[in-house]
Amino acid sequence: MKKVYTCISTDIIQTGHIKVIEKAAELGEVTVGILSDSCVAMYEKYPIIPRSERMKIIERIKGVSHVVEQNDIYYDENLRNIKPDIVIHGDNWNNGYQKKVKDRVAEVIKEWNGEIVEVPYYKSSNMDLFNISMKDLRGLPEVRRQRLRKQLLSDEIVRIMVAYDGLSALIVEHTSIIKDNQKRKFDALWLSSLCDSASMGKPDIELVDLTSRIRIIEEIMEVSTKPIIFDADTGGQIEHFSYNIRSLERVGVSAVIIEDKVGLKRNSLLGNDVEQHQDSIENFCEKIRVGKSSTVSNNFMLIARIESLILDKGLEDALTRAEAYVKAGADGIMIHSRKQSPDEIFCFCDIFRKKDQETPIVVVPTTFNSVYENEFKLHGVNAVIYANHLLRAAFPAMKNTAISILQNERCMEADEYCMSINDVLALIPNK
Ligand code: SPV
Ligand code: MG
Repeated sequence: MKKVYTCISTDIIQTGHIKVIEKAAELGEVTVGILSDSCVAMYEKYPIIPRSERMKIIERIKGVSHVVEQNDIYYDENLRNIKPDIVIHGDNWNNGYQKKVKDRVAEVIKEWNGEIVEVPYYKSSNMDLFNISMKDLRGLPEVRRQRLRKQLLSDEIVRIMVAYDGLSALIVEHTSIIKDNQKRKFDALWLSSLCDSASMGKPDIELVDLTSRIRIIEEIMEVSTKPIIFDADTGGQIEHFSYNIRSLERVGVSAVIIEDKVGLKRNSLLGNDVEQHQDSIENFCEKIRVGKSSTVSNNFMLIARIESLILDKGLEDALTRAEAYVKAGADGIMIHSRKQSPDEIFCFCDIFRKKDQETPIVVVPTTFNSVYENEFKLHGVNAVIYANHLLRAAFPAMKNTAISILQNERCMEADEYCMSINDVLALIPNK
């Protein structure tokens, strides 16, 4: 009997998959490779059903003899282990990133004269409706939270981009590229206090109140499915924080980051050029404990942000605080710096990681912007936040447009700074 291999790369099993399996079973003994959760998240959509359960479901489909794990979108490893006579797939893999997958399969199975069989892609009229409901499901607060927690505890860098309104959130939600045969996209959204304030023309001093910021969260929740990390500044007074963190959990935030400063908060990138003060370790630990005991979801994360390097208090102080904050219950540590060189951040991470291999580390490389994500990973960093780039990018284009219209006394010349109306309309989904 011939050996037939196929791979299922989504958690949503539909008629098209059954048709491929039926055809495969006519041709021989069927092995199905089940793609890992992280691969599905990267290439398709975040899987609601984890691989362990997907394996059990697919194992029970008539015609399937074996299920095996597949850990990469390229089939090489499993193909060389199994040496199937036939690899079967829907003919939709002749397009997009899947074309490269097909070409690699063809190359590998040539080694033992294997062949490819394609089944016409099955498109059901219900699929669009179905995809809309899946989007709603992925956008549920608890699904976002679970996703972030899982990603922060994985080996992969979590790539986080700022969003300060519905439109910027749509850009983060839908922008992806293929580079080195790998799909790249953003994993989560950063609700920056700087950008929420700046987009309202206000300074970053905890002036924009929580009610206004919750309105932004709701706008973003509506058009996105990715986890939301909320910059809660100092968290305010402890007595207020316990209420505020509950409100943030209720509106769908996945994680909150609070910084260990007191009094009038100023933006960290101003450092000691302005007057700002760090909280005591005891007080901030108490805030962490109160925050943790106020939330309900086990997946909701409270991340403690250390400002010692920003305020020139030194590495020792930063490390002492990190240890204390983790003991107080922080689910992660954000270490910040305003230096151009990443050395102090790397030093902090290296020493912290010697004692603590678990707690996620978050960095915001606005000033130490020469560092590649992979370098951060080598120092034990889990998440990188691009904290303000979309706002900073939009501003010059808006300013040039305004100047151009004043200069030309008409708007034709300004078109070069503008997205076409059609592109704007295409960006905004009907549902
Ligand atoms: C923000 O984006 O609001 C931040 C990061 O807190 S930073 O501006 O670098 O302080
Ligand atoms: Mg901030």
